Amino acid sequence: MKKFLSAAILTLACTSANAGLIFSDNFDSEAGGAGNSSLNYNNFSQWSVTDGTVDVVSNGGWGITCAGGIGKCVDLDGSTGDAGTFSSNSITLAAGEYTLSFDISGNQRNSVNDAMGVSLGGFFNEDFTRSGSVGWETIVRTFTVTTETTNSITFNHAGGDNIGIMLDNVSLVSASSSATSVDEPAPLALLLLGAFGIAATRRKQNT
Ligand SMILES: [Ca+2]
Ligand SMILES: [Ca+2]
Ligand SMILES: [Ca+2]
Repeated sequence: MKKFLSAAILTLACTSANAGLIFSDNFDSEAGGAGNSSLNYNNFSQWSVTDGTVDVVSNGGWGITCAGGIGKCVDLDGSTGDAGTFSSNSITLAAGEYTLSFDISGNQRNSVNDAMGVSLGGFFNEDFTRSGSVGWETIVRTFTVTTETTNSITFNHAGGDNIGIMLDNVSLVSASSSATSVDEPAPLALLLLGAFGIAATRRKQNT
């Protein structure tokens, strides 16, 4: 029984070592707290605007609704006639599978199409086009990193009419921690530990 218990603990330890929320940001704490929007903002805690500009918009500002109808979100085309290249701080990723997710909506202000590229080094690269009236959706993509890399998640918006695709809730998760079969041993191990704990307590009480 001891051997079984050790195996359960080992499984538990391995699973939590792989646990993998690597990066996440909802932008809600940017631009000086609740209610504040900021044009051409570049004081993000986890991002840099490396070209052009972006705006931080507080939910309701300029008639824009952020994801979930709360907090803040980012207009990837700022207010200088030069849309932003918006890059996360560098992230080091070991070889493996990762899931990138982010919420985007159309610009919510005009019916013109907006376009952007989203990339992470050479491992993830996809173009998105949205007309202004398209509502919030969550984009989820899994990609494979073949060799260890230090890179940024980059949103590169095209054009520059100051009205761009809206971004919110970016997260990067290592696939081992996403809700896949990899995680299944953890609850099982917990269950086993619980059962053994009760059994041990009972034995103690009986002596
Ligand atoms: Ca937000
Ligand atoms: Ca703008
Ligand atoms: Ca535009």
